[in-house]
This record gives sequence, C-alpha cells and structure tokens, in this order.
Amino acid sequence: MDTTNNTSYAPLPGEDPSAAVPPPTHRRPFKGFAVIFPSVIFLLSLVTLVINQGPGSPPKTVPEQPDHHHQYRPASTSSETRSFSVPRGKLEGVSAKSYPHFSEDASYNWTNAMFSWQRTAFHFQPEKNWINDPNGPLFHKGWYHLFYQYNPDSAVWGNITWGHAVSTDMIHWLYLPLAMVPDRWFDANGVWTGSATLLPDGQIIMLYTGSTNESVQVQNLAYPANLSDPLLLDWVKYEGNPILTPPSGIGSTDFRDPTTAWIGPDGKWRITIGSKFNTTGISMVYTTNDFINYELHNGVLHEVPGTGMWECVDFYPVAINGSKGLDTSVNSGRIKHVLKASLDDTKLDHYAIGTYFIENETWVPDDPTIDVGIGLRYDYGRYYASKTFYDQNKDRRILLGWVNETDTETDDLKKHWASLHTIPRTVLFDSKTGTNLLQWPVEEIEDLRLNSTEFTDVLVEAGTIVPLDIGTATQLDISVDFKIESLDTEESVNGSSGCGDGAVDRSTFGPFGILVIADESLSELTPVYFRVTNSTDGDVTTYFCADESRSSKAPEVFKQVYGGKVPVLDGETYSARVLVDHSIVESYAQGGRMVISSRVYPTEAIYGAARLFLFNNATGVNVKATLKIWRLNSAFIHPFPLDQI
Ligand code: DQQ
Repeated sequence: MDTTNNTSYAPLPGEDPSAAVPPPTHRRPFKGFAVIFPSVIFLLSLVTLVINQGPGSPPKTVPEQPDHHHQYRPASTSSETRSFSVPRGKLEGVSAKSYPHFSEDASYNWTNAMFSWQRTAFHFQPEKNWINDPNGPLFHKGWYHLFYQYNPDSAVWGNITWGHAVSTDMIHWLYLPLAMVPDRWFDANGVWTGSATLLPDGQIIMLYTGSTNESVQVQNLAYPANLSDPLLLDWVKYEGNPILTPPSGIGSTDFRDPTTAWIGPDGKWRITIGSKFNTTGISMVYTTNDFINYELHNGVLHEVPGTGMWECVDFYPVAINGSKGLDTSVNSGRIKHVLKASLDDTKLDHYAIGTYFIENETWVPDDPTIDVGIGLRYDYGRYYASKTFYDQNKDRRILLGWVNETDTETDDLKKHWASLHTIPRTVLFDSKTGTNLLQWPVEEIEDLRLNSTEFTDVLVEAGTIVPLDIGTATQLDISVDFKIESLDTEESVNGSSGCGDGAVDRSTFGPFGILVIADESLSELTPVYFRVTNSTDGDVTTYFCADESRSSKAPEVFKQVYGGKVPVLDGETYSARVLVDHSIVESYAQGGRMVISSRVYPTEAIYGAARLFLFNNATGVNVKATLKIWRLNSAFIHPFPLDQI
C-alpha cells in the first residue's frame, strides 16, 4: 500500500483518540471572503411586492349559515393525567417530541455561546419557542406562504397555533402575525395540521384538524378574509365548523390531518384523512362539492396492517418521465401516485409509489413488499410530519418537513427554541430506478453560495483521514463523488451489514465518506458515509449512513447511526450532497435517492473550531474523492416590517 500522502490506518476517535491526522493529498488554499448579509434593499424589494387591497368577500362556497349534516357528539375523554413519563402530546392523541426527557441527570454544562451556535443560519425556525409540522403551504400573489404548528408560549409542544411566514424563494423568510389561534370550541385544544387547496377560481380553502374543548379530533374549514391581500394576514374560521367529526368506528383521537383536495372528472373534490383501525393504518376518502358537506367513501384509499395511526397523510401524482411537478388533481398521462403517511408509532415518514384508481377510490402500491410504512422513507434520519404542495410558480412539487431536537427538553427550555424545518426539497419520480423518488434542495438555496473550494481525485487510502483545508465549516454546501479502487489484498473483512455499528465498524468496502462538524483533534465528529457490501452471490448493495454517536461530548444528547440502502446504478460514482448548518446536517445520496437529516450538538467543534475531513475506514479499498464545497451565507429570516406597508 502506498502511504506517501497518508498515514497508515488512523482509526476514528472512539477507537484510538491518539490517531494522527495526515496532510491532505490535493488541496487548495482557502480564499477568504466577507460574509454578506442580505441588505435592507432586499427587504424593501420584498415589501414592494405587497399591495394591500380592500377587504374581499368570503368564498362563495362558504355560506354564513351552515347546512350541518355532521352533528358533533362529544366523545368520552381520557381519564389519564399528563406525566412526564408519557411523551408530551401523546395523551392528547398526537405525536410527541421524540426525546421528551425532563431529567437533569447527566446534563452537560452548556454555555450560552454553545446554545447560540446550535441555532441554524439558513433553515426555517421561528424567532423563539416550539415548532412542529409544516401546514398549508401555498404560493399566492408572489409569496410562498408557510404555516406551521407553533407554541407561542414555550419551547415545548402545547397550545398549538398556526404560525405564519412568507418568502419569495423559500430560503429567506419573513415572520407574520399568527394565522390561527385555538380560540373556538372546535379547536380549543389546538389548531392542528392542515392543508391548502387552491380552487380554479382563485379561492383558497384551508382544511385543518381541531382538537376540541373535549380533545376530540375534528376537521375544520378556514379561508382568507381578503384574497386580494398577498400576505393573507387574516383568516376566517367557518362558523359551521366542524365540517367533519370522527366517523363511526374511528376513535375520537384518531382522525386528523386532512390533505390538499383533488378534483375528479365528476367535478367532485376528494380529500383523504389518516386514521387507524385497531393496529392497521388507514387513509379514508371523503368527497365534497363545496368543502362544507362531505360524503365518506365506503372503503379506504389504502390500509397497511401493523403500521398503526397514520398522521399527516399526503397523496399526489408524479410524472414517470420529466422534470416538472404535477398539480394534485392531475390524473392522466404517464403518472404514478405517491402515498405518504407519518407513522405515529415510530415517528417516521414512509412513502410508497403506486397507481390511483379513482373509479373506486383506491390506491395500489407498485410493490406490496415496500408498501406504505414497511418500505421507503423520505428521510432516514430525524424527520417527520412532512407535506408537499404543487408550486404553480415554478411547476414543481415541493416537500417540507419537520426535524425535531435530539437534546433534552430541559435544554430546549434554556435555549428558548426547539425544532426546525428542512430546506424545502423538490420531489420527482426517479425514472432511472423506477422504484423511488428523488429529493433535492430547492435551487434557490444556491443563491446563498459564497466562495467555493474544489478538490480533485483526492486519494484517501484505506484506514486514513484527510483534512480538507476550507477553514470554518459550519455553513456548507458540499458536493462529493467517490470512486473506489479495489486493493490487491488477501484481506477481507466483510464485517456487519448495513451501516454497521457506525463509522468505526470496518468492512472490506467501507465506510468511506466525510466527517462534518469535527474539531481538529477529532474529539467530536459526524461521519456521513457509504458502505458497500458484496454478497457471496455477487449482489452489491450500497448503504448511505450518518453516524451521530461521536457528534457531541454531551452525554444526554440522543445519538444514533442512521441510514439505509441506496441504489447505485452501473457507471455511477458514489455521490453525496451535504448541507451543513450548525446543528443540522442534511445529506443527500445519489442525486436524492436517499436523504438523512441529523441533529448534532457539539461542545468543541463549534464556531471557528468546526472542520471538515475525508475518511476511509474500509479495509479493502482506497477511494478517490472529488469535491466542490461552497460556504453558505445566512438566510434573512426576520419579522415582516408590517409597519412599513
Ligand atoms: N402534529 C399535529 C397533528 C399531527 C401531528 C399536532 C404530527 O395534527 O398529527 O401538533 O406531528
């Protein structure tokens, strides 16, 4: 083995902290730059987009006096009382923060500077307090509107209202006043998740779940008070709410998160709503002409035994070929339909690809062995309660998702904030594999790119680590391609399968990848890597993984090895794009066939101490890496200057 440029095997910290770090094989000096914050001019140019016109009238489809077919009957309420041993929100029939410990045990001695560093620079977060699911995204009069589950009072889940922000590019955001608060009996325990439908005549229908004064989950209708307001500041809750109550046989806390509606050739609109029947996850279909009166379809859109409660169901068409997104109502041509459910039991977002039969309101997966909840996921890391919308502005389908914290609630309360949204992703069908979706950060994020550094064919020998001299590495957009060269060696360490036991778990063909948010001495690091397994019958399987286990010295932080199989086709290199933004790392493999979102809370690898490395912990291959790395500017995410319009 030629070790001219690299040391012999340098185990990753955790195996041997004294491992030496060799100089890079090919590196270019990092060129300094000034971080330029978006200017007031940017803000003013946004403001000029706002042209407030006089108040409009409510949608014609929403009468003042409801024709109320669905009588609300209070369901029995739970006699359980909340305790911190039960996850937050669970007793109210809703998903909880996944790591709800309030314990002070083993808490790290965080400083304010450490907490400040964890806040992200270009991911959407409220100014303070708790955020969860994205709600009702839409594009209206030049603005992308994002609503979100929000607790205005605290950094933990509760008192759920709809926060509201607008953007012209889904990267820079301006916070607006709360859109809806829990102020009516039909949403007194929370204005929960919902979706927007844009009608052909320009009306906007917002359907959302209310948790009633008796914690029954009902569906409600809201609409903008003034459609001519680009900011959609005021929302009217329909007086006849709720428009749907849990149907017979469905639990009063198992009925939530209506989808965007789609229209059929019969002129009727359809929505689907997730639920469960015993332990079978189901999605029910309702039809409506006016969004007030609904008919429950006999039979479900789909069901999967053993998957439990389906939250935040999403249902939409994708083109089999092509680079454009489709409106939710498109149901002809060469298309497939995606069905996604957020599994309350596991807190994972699963999708499957199949065919929608509108004649009997059913959806059938292409491959029942990877049906909803038992196969593909949008994101193999920390990710939940996602929602897509069709962006008529750029003919694309955009996926938004929620990423929660994996530190403790105690620390969230000290930070005064918790959770964030991923960078919005475009979603397309992967016509090369025919089996999965492709997700990719919206192109607008590229406007944040500052200077870049390129490295070509960097040799990373088996068992070595190579620093990449780019300076501070806390806000990055990394594009990396690996080629592997088999070693002429008798050595064969097949090792464990999948992602193994993290990046220290060596096998013949991996892991190899990058170390992000690592300090110079590698006392903290987060490997993002490939691991290739070659079975005895000649099948080659590639896994894409992220290992948080040494991302932080703080003992109370939840750390996990994430990952799964990713298709790598003949002639393809092992390619990844990694967005690093302080405490979040979003990693995309093979053009977006697989994505992993990780949360990291380093204590040393922060501010100017955060570095980037290549590593190869394979025993049987050298790899060559070609990279382009951009430093990213911060996004402009601030309150909308309403007093200036
Ligand atoms: N979050 C909302 C619910 C939804 C859950 C409540 C998913 O509507 O089912 O905050 O995270």
